[in-house]
Amino acid sequence: MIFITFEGPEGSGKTTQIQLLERYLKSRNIDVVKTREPGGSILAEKIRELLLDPENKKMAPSAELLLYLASRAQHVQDKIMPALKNGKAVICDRFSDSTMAYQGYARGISKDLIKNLDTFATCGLKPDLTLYIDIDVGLGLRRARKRSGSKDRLELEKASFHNKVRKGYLALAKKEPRRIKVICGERTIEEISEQILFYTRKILKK
Ligand code: Z5A
Repeated sequence: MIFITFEGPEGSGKTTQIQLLERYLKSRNIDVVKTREPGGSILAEKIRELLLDPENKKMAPSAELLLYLASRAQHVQDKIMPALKNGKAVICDRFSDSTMAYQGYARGISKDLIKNLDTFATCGLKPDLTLYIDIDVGLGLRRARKRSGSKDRLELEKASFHNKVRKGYLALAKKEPRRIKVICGERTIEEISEQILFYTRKILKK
């Protein structure tokens, strides 16, 4: 029915906003499937463990990319496609734009290569709406750390890496302004939610 993704740097508030959007859609009697990447299905969650484990700090960038895409391919096949075919709304915490921002803009892997491999992994599936929550990298990391004491493998990257991720997202939003909406994540939870609902209502009317 409708495929909505959330994107943003670490600690930008995606999880918080996804819960509010889910509640709103359910209040409109829309069947919702809430999911996340990496992960979202049994096999994909196993790949998530490998990807986020701080023990795997020597993971090659190419292996990292292929694992994110393997997780996505399985997730799309097992959960996202079936839900959309059954007329449900799917809300996903991170999707293809994360790969472009983290592995492309920040890690420096060819964006054309990522685009081609990602199209293969998703069978060409693209979100109808992407809500990118933009936040100062330091503020996001402080929020994430306050919430959970330990750091995962990606959180251990330097601030310069996370700043490249943020710049990457803003560049992607500039390229696809109709799909990717930039939302300032430095306001209150209620203000951010209001803007997300505004864009969601617009897409539901189409
Ligand atoms: N990754 C990748 O490299 N390539 C890919 O293709 C994919 C992913 C798909 C997955 O991390 C990592 O994988 C991620 C990118 C990479 N790594 N990094 N860095 P994850 O799934 O474990 O975590 P995350 O996606 O980065 O999100 P998060 O840390 O869980 O944060 P969040 O969901 O965006 O934020 P939150 O939990 O809603 O909020 C954080 C805290 O702030 C919490 O205590 C809230 O109560 C608080 N909060 C939320 N909103 C506000 C406002 N507005 N004001 C004040 N406080 C707030």
